[in-house]
Amino acid sequence: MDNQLQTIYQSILDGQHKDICAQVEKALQNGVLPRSILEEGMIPAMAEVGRLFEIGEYYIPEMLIASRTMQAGVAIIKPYLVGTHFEAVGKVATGTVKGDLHDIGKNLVGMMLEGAGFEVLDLGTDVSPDKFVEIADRVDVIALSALLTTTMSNMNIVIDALRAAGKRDQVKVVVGGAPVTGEFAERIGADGYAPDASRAVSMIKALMKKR
Ligand code: B1M
Repeated sequence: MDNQLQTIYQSILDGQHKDICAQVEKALQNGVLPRSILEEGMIPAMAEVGRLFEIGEYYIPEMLIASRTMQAGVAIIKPYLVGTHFEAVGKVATGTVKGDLHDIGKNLVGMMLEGAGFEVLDLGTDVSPDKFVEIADRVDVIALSALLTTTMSNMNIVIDALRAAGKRDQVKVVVGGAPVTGEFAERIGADGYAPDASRAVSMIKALMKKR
């Protein structure tokens, strides 16, 4: 790994949220691509944080401080990922399902969608099925995120709630997040699944073309 990416990776692992902004700015000035900073430095660091948590070396405070550090770094590269678009190509509501507070992946999906010209309505985390039903009239796509095996089943509940409200056919529902798979998406009757933020954009673009 490039030295600058290694430094950013290490800062996230160590929760150095005061240093990361300068490190990311310096890397950008030196020509490191924003996507590389994200995909080769930051995301692998969060995967390692998860591994350390799993083996009992990190606890919740370390996970929290690492995610704050990542979010501080992401704020620096956000303008490069988002860009400027004058006409929205579609509207997407993003949200992490009920019971789930993880939002870094969901936020990245939102940023990349904005970068591709979509208007994004971010409903936040721990979003109730009712909230998704409420927004369904105002968007083309609802993108659900879940990071816990215990909350991914709430995606199913959102789809059922949309059906019960008679709104299932008017909006596309797409799903993603670490425990989610294509097979799971198909089983719950979602319209699409993507394993990462970039592929979420191409999948949603393809769905928009079919509308
Ligand atoms: Co938590 N956590 N956490 N956590 N956490 C995981 C998910 C875990 C895998 C860690 C581990 O044990 N290895 C584990 C889940 C295990 C499981 O369910 N089987 C876990 C646990 C157990 C928990 C708690 C239950 C811990 C506890 O309290 N005992 C608790 C639950 C709280 C709750 O939600 N109710 C908890 C809490 C937290 C923090 C609050 C401390 C913090 C979150 C802070 C925040 O998000 N603001 C946190 C963190 C940071 C993590 C890890 C370390 C990192 C998650 C992350 O941000 N990754 C995580 C370990 C891991 O993922 N390996 C872990 C980086 C991010 C870019 O990736 O979100 O996967 P991700 O997004 C990806 C793709 O999944 C995809 O795009 C992104 C990349 O491009 N994607 C989508 C995501 N959403 C999409 C939607 C789409 C498409 C693609 O729509 C179409």
